[in-house]
Amino acid sequence: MKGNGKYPDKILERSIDPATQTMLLQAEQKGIPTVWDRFEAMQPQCGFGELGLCCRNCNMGPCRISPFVGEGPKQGVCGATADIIVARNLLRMIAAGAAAHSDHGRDIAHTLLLTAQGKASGYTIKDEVKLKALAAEYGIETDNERPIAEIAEEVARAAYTQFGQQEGSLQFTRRAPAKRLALWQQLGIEPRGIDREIVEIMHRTHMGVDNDPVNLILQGLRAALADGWGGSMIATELSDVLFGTPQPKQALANLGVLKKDEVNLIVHGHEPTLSEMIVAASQDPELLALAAKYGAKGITVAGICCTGNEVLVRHGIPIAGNFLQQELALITGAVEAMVVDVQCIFPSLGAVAGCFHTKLISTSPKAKFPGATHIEFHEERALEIAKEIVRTAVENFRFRKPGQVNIPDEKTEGMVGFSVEAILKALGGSLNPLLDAVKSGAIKGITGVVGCNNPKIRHDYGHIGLVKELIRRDILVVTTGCNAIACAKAGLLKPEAAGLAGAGLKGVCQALGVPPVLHMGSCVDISRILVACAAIANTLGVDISDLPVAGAAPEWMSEKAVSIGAYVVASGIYTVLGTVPPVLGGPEVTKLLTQGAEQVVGAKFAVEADPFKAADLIEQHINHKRVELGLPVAELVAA
Ligand code: NFS
Ligand code: SF4
Repeated sequence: MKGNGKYPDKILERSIDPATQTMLLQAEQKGIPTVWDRFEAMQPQCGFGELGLCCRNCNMGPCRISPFVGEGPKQGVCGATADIIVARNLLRMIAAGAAAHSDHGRDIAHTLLLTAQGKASGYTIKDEVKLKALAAEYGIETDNERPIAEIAEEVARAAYTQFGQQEGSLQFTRRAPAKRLALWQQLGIEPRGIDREIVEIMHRTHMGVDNDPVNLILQGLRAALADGWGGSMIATELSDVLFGTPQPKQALANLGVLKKDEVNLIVHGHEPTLSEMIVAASQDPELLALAAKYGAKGITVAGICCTGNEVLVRHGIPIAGNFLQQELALITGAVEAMVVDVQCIFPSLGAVAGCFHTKLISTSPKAKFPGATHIEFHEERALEIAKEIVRTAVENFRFRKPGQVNIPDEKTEGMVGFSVEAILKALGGSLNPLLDAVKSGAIKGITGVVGCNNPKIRHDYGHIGLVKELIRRDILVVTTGCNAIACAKAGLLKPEAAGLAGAGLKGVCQALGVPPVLHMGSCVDISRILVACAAIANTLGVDISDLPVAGAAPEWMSEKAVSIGAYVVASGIYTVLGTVPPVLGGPEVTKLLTQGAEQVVGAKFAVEADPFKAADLIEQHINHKRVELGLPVAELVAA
């Protein structure tokens, strides 16, 4: 293999990120298999699965539908057609994704409740203004005489109620423009209780219940809306109340944030309840003294995936990498402990940690892992447990083998923490400067580029390729999740990155001192993007589907991403996916998602793996919306 002199082609094909390339070479030299090797070993992947054509929903099966014309079975044993099977499978992905986000939201509500009752250790209410605003939305008395704890308890209970609510619609859906709400009502997809919508998916997809692909997909949209405007939004809002609403700050990204001479502790997973406390515990003087005793110069906490994003946007805690880098972080040999909670955590981590002195520590009663030490986390004793975890990491520093340590150099600075509140502040308190820039065409539109990594796509290539193309075309990018981490690593979150933008966007960014790519947080924080779109649409007196905006998930992999895609489209936002969802085996379902949905919810999906072609699709869509709004349209910027 030729390669570039430094790395063989095989490694260059796997990732565009230099730190990842360095670590992939290390992995190979040390003989440690990674996600990419397992992906290769899995080839060819099952064609029925890829097309969504297999069903195991009852024990007359498993059934699989032949995709070949005139050959093989066209119906399952029960008579289910390809479209029915594809729709049911897609719905179950949405249910799992919506459940994951929403259960995260429920856990945050639980923490808020315990904090309000004085039963949680170490947590406080950090954003009282937001708490009161939420209380007002829920119709809770916010009289100045009322103790904050009392308001917080009622808000937590009101949020709790949203999960099991049997009647009426979710409170935060009221944030959507009136036209959007009316449309959801007319279609019968206005979400009721969050749990209810998820349960209804499981019911409808049980053998012999809902066998109409369109009716099924509509329920999928409803459950997804319960995630975006329900569970995820609750997670975001209540996290802001407890941990503070993010404000712009500088921070570092990539594996180079790990320190050779310090105790390195990685937080990986999703819920800030844990990572916030680990950050607090890592500053404990006693533990710092203990670290010094073992010869460490300090304690570095760094994040992976969205729990990393949570502490990144709130405290500027460095982020070590995105989804596909989780094993590589351990292969640096410099990690004393990786602490995980829930979601996106490879079951392979224990084996990788086992090649080094590294301890993998699981903390959630919901998520245990092979090879992990379980130190269960409870909010009631949060700080104490967090200290125990940090102490475990510190104690482990002695066992680090310097000969095994190899930390790549790369770490990139960037500006993070653009909550809607922070964006408004940067704009001087009103949306108008942004809207004026959109109206004049200086900014053509806005695109949310979000989502995971997936070894089906060269790591970070889909993300960075698309984001760079969009800003070059004067399209402002807002980002969350693993895309945001990719952008941070690639330097796109520096205000200087405005130099890569088209002249219009560049001028706006330079005037405001912000980067052309705004890091808005974790994946549940895509709810912030919904809030921003609703606010823009309400200001202009139009529906979200009228706006020159789009969504994209260039390297998505998780079921959460399926739920996100569904609620984004159901909210009226055109969405381009970089990896193909398992629906192509159902022609009717595919047509509905990529064409018919436009007439139903005013938005649809497209699938395009090539980031340049995806940028073309998005620019065309944005121009089309501009024409409809009577805004000036510049000539297409060719790829
Ligand atoms: Ni989102 Fe964030 Fe990353 Fe994908 Fe996983 S960490 S919650 S699911 S992989 S973007
Ligand atoms: Fe087969 Fe129908 Fe049972 Fe699915 S529900 S496994 S298609 S018989």
